[in-house]
Amino acid sequence: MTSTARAYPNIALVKYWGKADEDLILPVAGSLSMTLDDYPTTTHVTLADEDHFNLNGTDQEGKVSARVFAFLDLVRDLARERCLDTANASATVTSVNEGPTAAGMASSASGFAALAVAASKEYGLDLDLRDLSRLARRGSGSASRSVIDRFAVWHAGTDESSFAEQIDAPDMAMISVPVATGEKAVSSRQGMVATATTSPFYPAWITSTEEILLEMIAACQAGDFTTIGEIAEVHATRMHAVIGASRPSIRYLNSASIDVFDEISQMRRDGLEAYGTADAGPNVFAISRVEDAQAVADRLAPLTRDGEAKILYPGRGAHLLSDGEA
Ligand code: 2P0
Repeated sequence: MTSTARAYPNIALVKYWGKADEDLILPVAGSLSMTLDDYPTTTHVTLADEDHFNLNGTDQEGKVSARVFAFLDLVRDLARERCLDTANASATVTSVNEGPTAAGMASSASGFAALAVAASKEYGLDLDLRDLSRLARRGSGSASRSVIDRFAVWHAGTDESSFAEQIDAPDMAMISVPVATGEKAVSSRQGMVATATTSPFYPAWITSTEEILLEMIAACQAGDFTTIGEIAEVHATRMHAVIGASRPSIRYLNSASIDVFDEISQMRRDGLEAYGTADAGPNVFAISRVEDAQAVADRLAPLTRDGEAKILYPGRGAHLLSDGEA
């Protein structure tokens, strides 16, 4: 038997940056994101004689596979708690990321969300959405949100209470504006620790994130696109500010990213409403109303690396695929 699952990346409107617990991957504050409808990761898990991980057709070793095998250990622990005879089984994991890794998509979010769904099925666990999100969180914090359809709030809390759940929000478009390729200088994981331990603005980042999350939840529930966009942009800017104040300084945005933010501001002055956000890398995403998406993409395409600004919409959370669907 093989279990197959698919999951998509998500882009946060209220960002996750900093952990209260490194091992359990508990965030210092909650976050809120939109799950995308493209750039899937599709993952097959089959019980086998030894653990094995293949990504995009290449057998993985070292740190990359160790992180996947450590995740399988968590799944086996859950199987053991339930006295399942799969608890001692190894597994072959085969994963394909369809997204251009260079587009700055969080492949760890879609990757661990798909793995949580496929592995829990293959090991015979019958997890509800909450426990799937908690499990995905242990692979990568942002993966907890990719389990959820459309828009997700990931709660800070304890191992029990830190999971993502769906929140109502108006339809909107997320326009990908890729400006750079290449590995990022500092991983999110390392950057979060550096920020927490050396940035003097970190305490204010935590309290202001808690406040802005409440504002964002209210704006989503009210269907207030303008407030959603304004606070998403300001929160992303604050994240890059708190990161930049680390010692030594860390900077994920480059001059091409700043040009995109400038163009987004100019669009607003021209009466085309869009807002910008960026994660731990130089690529920018623009948020717009669905009816403005094509106009925004057309304005931003010339600023991209390859001339294409792709329009994405709210997508499905991680889900199993039946035979033949993959
Ligand atoms: C986010 N990022 O909310 C933020 C914004 C990057 C910038 O979640 O250490 O890969 O595996 O929990 O989930 C990236 O963090 O980090 C991230 P780990 P993860 O989308």
